[in-house]
Amino acid sequence: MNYKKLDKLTVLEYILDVNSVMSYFGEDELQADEIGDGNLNFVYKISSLKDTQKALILKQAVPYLRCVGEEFALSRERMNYEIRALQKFYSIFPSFIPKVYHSSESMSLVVMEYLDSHVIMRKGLLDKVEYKKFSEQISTFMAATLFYTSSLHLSSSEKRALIDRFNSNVELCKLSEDLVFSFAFMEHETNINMEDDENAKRLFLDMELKERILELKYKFMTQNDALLHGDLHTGSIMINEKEACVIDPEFAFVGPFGFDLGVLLANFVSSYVYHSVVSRDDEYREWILLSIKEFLAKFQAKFLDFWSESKNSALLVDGYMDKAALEAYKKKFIRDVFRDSVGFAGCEAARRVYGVAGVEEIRGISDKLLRAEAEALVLKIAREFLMNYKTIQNCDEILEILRDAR
Ligand code: ADP
Ligand code: SR1
Ligand code: MG
Ligand code: MG
Ligand code: MG
Repeated sequence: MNYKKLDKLTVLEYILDVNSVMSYFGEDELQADEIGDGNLNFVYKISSLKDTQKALILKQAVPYLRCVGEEFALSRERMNYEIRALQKFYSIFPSFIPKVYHSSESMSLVVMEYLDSHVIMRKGLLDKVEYKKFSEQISTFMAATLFYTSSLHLSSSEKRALIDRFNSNVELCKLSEDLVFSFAFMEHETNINMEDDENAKRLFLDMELKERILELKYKFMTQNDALLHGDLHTGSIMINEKEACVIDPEFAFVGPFGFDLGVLLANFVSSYVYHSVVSRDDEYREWILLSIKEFLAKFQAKFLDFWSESKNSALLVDGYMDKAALEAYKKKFIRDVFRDSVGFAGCEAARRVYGVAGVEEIRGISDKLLRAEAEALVLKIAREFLMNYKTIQNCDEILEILRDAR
């Protein structure tokens, strides 16, 4: 089928020919609404008029960036990687991924389960919801998907095949290279709110900091550790008190272990800052700190558990090392992943301040003075992360940085 951008009427015509979708809805009369709120794509909710419980999501990529418009061309190939990543992650941990009913690379679209009882986590965090199971859930998902797509588990040829399947996602990798590591740290036309801003001037002249960011950008560009989601901020998690689901993996590629962990940590930092400056809710801030500590600590423990259980390793050939040396190696390995994640968190948190893609809990603060206070706090924390990431020892040091920053 030739590509055509759908709208809320043609979406319904399209699905008439898709058996898996039609057998889900039966004979019901259907309605489609565009509900997308992301930066890149169009998302339709297709629902039954007869049974309001019955609904599916159709997400379609367009050959441009939705939030800017047709003048910012971006190939719709990104949907191929989203489909592949949904399938791969589903094969490792189905309960964290919406079920896919249909996908079409030629139409750049996917039809998936509608998560009706979940909310976007960023919004839940703004509303001060305590997701008590989250650290357990996300640490399991991340430890499993990162471990089982790495060379600690895959054979050499399987790993290279995985890289071939994902690392041609060049446009979205380049977008992150530009937006996460470069433009937000210099004078650039895409930046926002930086005119006459003393913090922006200081940031753009901070060569010591920029050297650290460059080190991390280099890792992002060259280190093929495991299959990443690639954009795992709190807007890519849909959640309720019982379940967490990961959506929107169009930035997926085989990259450094610490990147997704860092992105998630940074977005928790933005929520922490919001509740420090705007809601000033100490109890909720403490819950955020506890969640950060738990998800990072549990991730490390679970990743090491998967490693101990795993029989095969392309990296470690049987009989190569004695037990004590192997344990020491693993300990250092996971500590280095943790350190990189703190570095990546510094980049991700800081880029949301002046970069084009802001986050609601900071850029959405309507009071200008409060917003400036929140931005300064994010930058201070990000700088501490970046200047200390190579020597940081444990999660408590992250909490100390956050507590001391106020
Ligand atoms: P983009 O790539 O444009 O960021 P997303 O995949 O993040 O698109 O989807 C945009 C929005 O659509 C999400 O923030 C969420 O509100 C909604 N959405 C996406 N997938 C689902 C789903 N499976 N169930 C319910 N809502 C969804
Ligand atoms: C210009 S928008 C690009 C950003 O949105 C995505 O969700 C990624 O975070 C990306 O950096
Ligand atoms: Mg999104
Ligand atoms: Mg489910
Ligand atoms: Mg997206």
